[in-house]
Amino acid sequence: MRKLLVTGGAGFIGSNFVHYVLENTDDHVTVLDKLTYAGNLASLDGLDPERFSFVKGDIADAALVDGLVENADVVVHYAAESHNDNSLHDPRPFLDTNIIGTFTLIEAARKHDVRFHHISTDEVYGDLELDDPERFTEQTPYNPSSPYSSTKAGSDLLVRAWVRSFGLRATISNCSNNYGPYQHVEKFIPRQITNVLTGERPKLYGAGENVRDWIHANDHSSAVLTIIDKGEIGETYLIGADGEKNNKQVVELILETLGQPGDAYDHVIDRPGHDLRYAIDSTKLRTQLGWVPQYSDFESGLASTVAWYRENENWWKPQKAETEAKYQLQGQ
Ligand code: NAD
Ligand code: TDX
Repeated sequence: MRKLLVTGGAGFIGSNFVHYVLENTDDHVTVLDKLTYAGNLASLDGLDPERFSFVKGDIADAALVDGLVENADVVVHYAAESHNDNSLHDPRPFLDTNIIGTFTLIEAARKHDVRFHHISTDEVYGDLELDDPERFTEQTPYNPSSPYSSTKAGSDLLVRAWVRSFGLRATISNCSNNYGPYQHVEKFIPRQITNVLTGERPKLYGAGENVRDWIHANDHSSAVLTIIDKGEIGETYLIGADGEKNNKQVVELILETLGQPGDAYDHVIDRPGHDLRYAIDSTKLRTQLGWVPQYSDFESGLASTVAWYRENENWWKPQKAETEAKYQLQGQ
């Protein structure tokens, strides 16, 4: 039985990964999570105590991290400050967690020679024009736009340097926008679903023409496990499932799924520096490691996500009013 240390496992993608690992492998999982506003222990309810344990703590706490990493076979590093809008109003926690936290983890992984997988984002590559025939590949130059994406880019570069200079046994993955259960209501898709469910109108930034390349969180999890099992040390793999949609199309689909008129949304103030389009070419992961996404139909994946939020009001309701109050202050 392999022992995984999953940082940020009480967050959106981390908790989906923990469920996926417990359902599809016989690995043991220890989650290290600070339980910031974005962490929610309820996302890990009901897991087998023989195969799962939880430690509350900060990835920048070197003494705590050292002991946990020493006892792991693989570190899977999801923990981050993850929301672009927050990074525009208060960048400091993004530096502390995404840069110093990652540094703390890779120092421990190098000391104890533990296999490390670093989770990152396609946002490190900046953005593409709407009509650009190219998509991001592993060769695309880094060009991040926001405090969030620049700290994620910085953390990727630290990992690469630790591989080259210290022989850290690490891989990196950069994934596109995830959707699915357990995503905080500050993010685009859950915000709009729960707006409709609470009688609010969805809020589109600017004209709503920005394109995101959506992937279901389970497909992200299967890709990460594939890279941990078969990836080559020192390599970066892009993860994407050919799910490009503009924001207006997504809002219209959510409204349609919930039986509302397709134009029952508001345009609000745009995000400063708003990246126009992300698009991933995941050929390397598919051809070299044989990964195939299972959720190829965004409409049905979105419908099951809408159903999850409908059925799990207890999970999201406690954060909704505070999240919307913050957006309202910003005119969004
Ligand atoms: P999230 O905000 O939902 O979860 C982050 C988790 O990290 C929370 O549980 C939080 O409590 C924890 N955390 C934050 N700071 C911590 C610290 N200092 N120490 C320990 N735990 C801490 O984020 P998410 O959307 O699940 O993203 C997870 C990872 O995936 C991030 O690294 C993010 O950059 C990356 N990613 C996200 C997306 C996406 O679409 N959301 C896409 C690609 C990559
Ligand atoms: O209310 C909204 N209205 C709106 O139009 C919100 C919250 C967002 N948007 C737009 C902004 C983006 O174009 O929707 C798109 C998606 O927004 P977010 O959910 O904030 O995601 P994004 O900024 O694209 O970043 C996400 O994907 C990459 C994650 O939050 C990052 O952690 C990940 O790295």
